[in-house]
Amino acid sequence: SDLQSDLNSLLGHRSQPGPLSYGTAGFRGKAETLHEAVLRCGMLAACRSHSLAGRAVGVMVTASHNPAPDNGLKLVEPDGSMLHKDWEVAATEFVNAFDNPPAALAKMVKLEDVPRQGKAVVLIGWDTRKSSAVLVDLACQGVEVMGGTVIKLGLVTTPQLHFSLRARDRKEASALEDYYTALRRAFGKLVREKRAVLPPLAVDCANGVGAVAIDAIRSALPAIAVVNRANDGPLNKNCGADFVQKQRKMPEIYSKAVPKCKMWASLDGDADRLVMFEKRDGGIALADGDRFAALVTQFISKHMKQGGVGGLSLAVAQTAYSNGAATEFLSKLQGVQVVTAKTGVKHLEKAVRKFDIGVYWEPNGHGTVLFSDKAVGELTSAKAKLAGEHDGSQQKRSLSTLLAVSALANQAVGDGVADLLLILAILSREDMTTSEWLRLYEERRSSNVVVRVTDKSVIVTEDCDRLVKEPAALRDAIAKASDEEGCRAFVRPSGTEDVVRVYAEAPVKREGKANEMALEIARAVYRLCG
Ligand code: NG1
Ligand code: ZN
Repeated sequence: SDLQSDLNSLLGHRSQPGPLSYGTAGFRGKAETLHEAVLRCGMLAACRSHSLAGRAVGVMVTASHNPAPDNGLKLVEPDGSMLHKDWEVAATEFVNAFDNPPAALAKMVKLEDVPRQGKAVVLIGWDTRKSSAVLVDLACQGVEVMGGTVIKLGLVTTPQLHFSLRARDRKEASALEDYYTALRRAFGKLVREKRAVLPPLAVDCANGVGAVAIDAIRSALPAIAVVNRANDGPLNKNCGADFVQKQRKMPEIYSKAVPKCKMWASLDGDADRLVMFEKRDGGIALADGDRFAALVTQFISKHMKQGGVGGLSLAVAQTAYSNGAATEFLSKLQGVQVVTAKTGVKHLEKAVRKFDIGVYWEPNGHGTVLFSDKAVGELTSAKAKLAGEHDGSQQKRSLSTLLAVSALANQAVGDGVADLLLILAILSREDMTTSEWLRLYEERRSSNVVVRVTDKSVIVTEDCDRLVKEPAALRDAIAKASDEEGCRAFVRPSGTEDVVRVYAEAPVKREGKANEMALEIARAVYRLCG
């Protein structure tokens, strides 16, 4: 058939050094190794859309916080959530089928059903990487050979792509201008008269696309300086959320830039992560995702009570990387259920979707607050019942506040730009300084180490990554190294890099213990799996 011959001429002509895995957040690697995979993902995106009767599927070309020469691709469901598990498996199989790719494709989709129906729609976005142009072209070729229509969103943050898909799927406005309008409006509602309280802020955009988004909303913000704009320097290098959070260091530009800004925020390369910080003697005081979750959950739980909607369920999801002190803080909040999920936003999202209102954050700064349709419905009708009351009534104000949070927080995925506005608004409403926020709990000492091994996949974890299942000897070594009151440690293979990650945590008073544990365990990883 026509399709069959198009497939034969298109597939299998670009080299791919080895098998790729979908990992924590899509396929990633050195950009030039991804050509074939990206082409195939374009095909798959069209098939996925076709299987959903033409609802638009998303393709985001980005490698997030990874270095500039890397790139990656992830597929997004029409409702803005992460790709369905079955399709993740199928995508992995197709992308790694070297022998007879058309046959591999035919195995998962009935080719005679798909061709040229013109029904599939794929939205494509990309970040500032130089390699994006070539990859986007290939993805488009993939979509088109399957008869799909491409809509190019262009240079966008990852959360903007998720937002646009969800809005389109719900037949709400979906243009980027609508995204900005929604953010500005919700922020205005949330801060109300209090905007003057906010101190000057510097936003480090990791030399990436986040600067474009920050510029578009900055009229809503108090004085801010925007640094490390797109292509000011190499993407994510010595700057950005991942650098600041993992290294606990100020971005390099700090010393050169705007000394009057005490408060800083760092986005990552595709602006779905955010951390904030202040300089301290000898280092930084970091507000990471755990601190965001603490502040936001406390704020929401207070307003649920005051708004008389305590009947709605509220949960917060964390990963094994979350600091034990944050978990303890959250567990003491009234009416809040704390749950743990496997590393990766897709798992966190799934864990909180079961609740009416769900907060999730990874310590690295990726998170949001999700409101179910039921929650928004109840908040709206509770507010309508108070229509006769004065706008200043506490209950009514709390209901408006919660609705503003639901409009500000990205309802599809963690969004660094929306999160910045959310945090600033809450600090301002609570009359809280960053220093006070950082004192909500005292973080336990922690240490992150990475180890390179020949085959990281020999390590299998369980219990949301908190335990190593195999190899048993490694599991025992970890247990032995962390066998002390208040200490814990775990090991897992990274899903985005070719490394094994070691995490260790110890009480504040046990100075040096976390590092010791991490090193001892890293040696064990090397010895047992190297
Ligand atoms: P890996 O490389 O699988 O640890 C990292 C982050 C995840 C998640 C993904 C996606 C850490 C320790 N891990 O995954 O939480 O954000 O990247 O970008 O921060
Ligand atoms: Zn990112």
